[in-house]
Amino acid sequence: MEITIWDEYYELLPRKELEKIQLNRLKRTLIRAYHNLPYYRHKLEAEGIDIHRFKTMQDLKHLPFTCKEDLRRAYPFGAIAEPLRNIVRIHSSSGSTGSATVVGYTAGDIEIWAELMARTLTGSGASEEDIVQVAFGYGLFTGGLGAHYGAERIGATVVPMSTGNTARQVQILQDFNISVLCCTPSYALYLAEVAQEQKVDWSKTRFRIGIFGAEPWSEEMRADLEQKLPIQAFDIYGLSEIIGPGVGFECQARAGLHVSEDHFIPEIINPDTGEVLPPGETGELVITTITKEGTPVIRYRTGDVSSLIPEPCACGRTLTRIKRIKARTDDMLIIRGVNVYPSQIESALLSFKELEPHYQIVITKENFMDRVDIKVEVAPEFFSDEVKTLEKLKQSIEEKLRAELNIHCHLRLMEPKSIERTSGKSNRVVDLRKKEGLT
Ligand code: DLL
Repeated sequence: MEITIWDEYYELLPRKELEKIQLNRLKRTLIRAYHNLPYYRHKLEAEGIDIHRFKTMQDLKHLPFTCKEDLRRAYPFGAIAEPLRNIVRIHSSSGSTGSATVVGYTAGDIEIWAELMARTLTGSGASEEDIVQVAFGYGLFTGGLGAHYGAERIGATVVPMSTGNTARQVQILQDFNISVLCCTPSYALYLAEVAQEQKVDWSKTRFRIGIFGAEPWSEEMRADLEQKLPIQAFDIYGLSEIIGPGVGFECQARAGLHVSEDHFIPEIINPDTGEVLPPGETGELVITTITKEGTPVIRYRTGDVSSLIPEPCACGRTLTRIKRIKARTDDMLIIRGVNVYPSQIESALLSFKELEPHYQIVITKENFMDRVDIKVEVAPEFFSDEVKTLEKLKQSIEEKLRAELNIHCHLRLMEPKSIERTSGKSNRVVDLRKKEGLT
């Protein structure tokens, strides 16, 4: 395993020194938040917390959380802690689950973001020798510009494609000798499919690294992508409210995502009680920014389910790791009383070599009972006109789903390429019970 590190000082800092830096930065952030963010000051005052008495990292757990709703209520600029003349960029998350949150960046924030994305890209082995195709969306979404600035920072050559026009993306990938691709994992799948149709000969390309994130994806999906494309695939994590991509990244060990703790403090909490959980336990990821100037957030509840990995990483970085995010606290489906995460369904489906990772899950009510319908595509080489063959396959998948999830799912095997492709984040779960007000 070849190990490449962008910032050898901070990424390898002994924990004691790191903790000193964190405490100083955190205290400064708290004072700024108290003076410049009325919504957070009100929270502190309501709970009778005097931030001037904040002494050790242990005190963090007594501070109130920031929720998405707080940022939404502050729309448009109420979560910005600087005069607007100091803000050089605005990003916004439309949010798959509600109205927008707005995040402001100072020039200093943009500088730090570029450094964090430089760590991310270097962690995967990318360098100034690489040509990077950025196929995350450019715009209010943070993916495109985040990856762009990081790739420029490491001295790579950037090709700012944004999303869409997939045939052209595949052409550019070959013509421009692209070696690194940044996009959502579902878009990478789509690209792989179009490349296959065009009979791309990968041995004639320099393509070697995929940097994927912005949505949950499984180990099975990673294996599938690495089989279809000539790459090693890396998971990157982030969210606009914190900075965008660059919050967590996989190194070459690919055993969890490093969090740049000199900028962000991660905690894992029990989402029901708010209690902080010890390393290793699974719960909701909470992040405090300690260097952000534009939109600092304290104990932000990400809604993402993860755990802290306490063991040191084989790469030598001292930065802690989080487990890859498989789910959000709010995407757990309760089906006839059974808790099911969409990622469990994906893992079960992708354990069948006959299936493609293109699927859709639809939940409805039938005679007051929950009903799950799953449409999934069959790989072209296994799609047959023989009803008997497909029926047998369908039965064994349904059995597997029942064994793993404890519920019956109605499966429909679909023709290859019949489910709509996306170029950004995919939307694989449609819960019609909510729409109908039936839950
Ligand atoms: O998705 C930022 C980003 C861009 C991350 C490009 C990685 C790459 P938002 O649009 O605000 O920001 O969405 C953030 O997406 O809370 C997670 O639920 C989900 N998410 C992001 N990365 C991952 C990942 C960007 N690697 C929300 N695995 C987060 C699972 C992810 N979920």
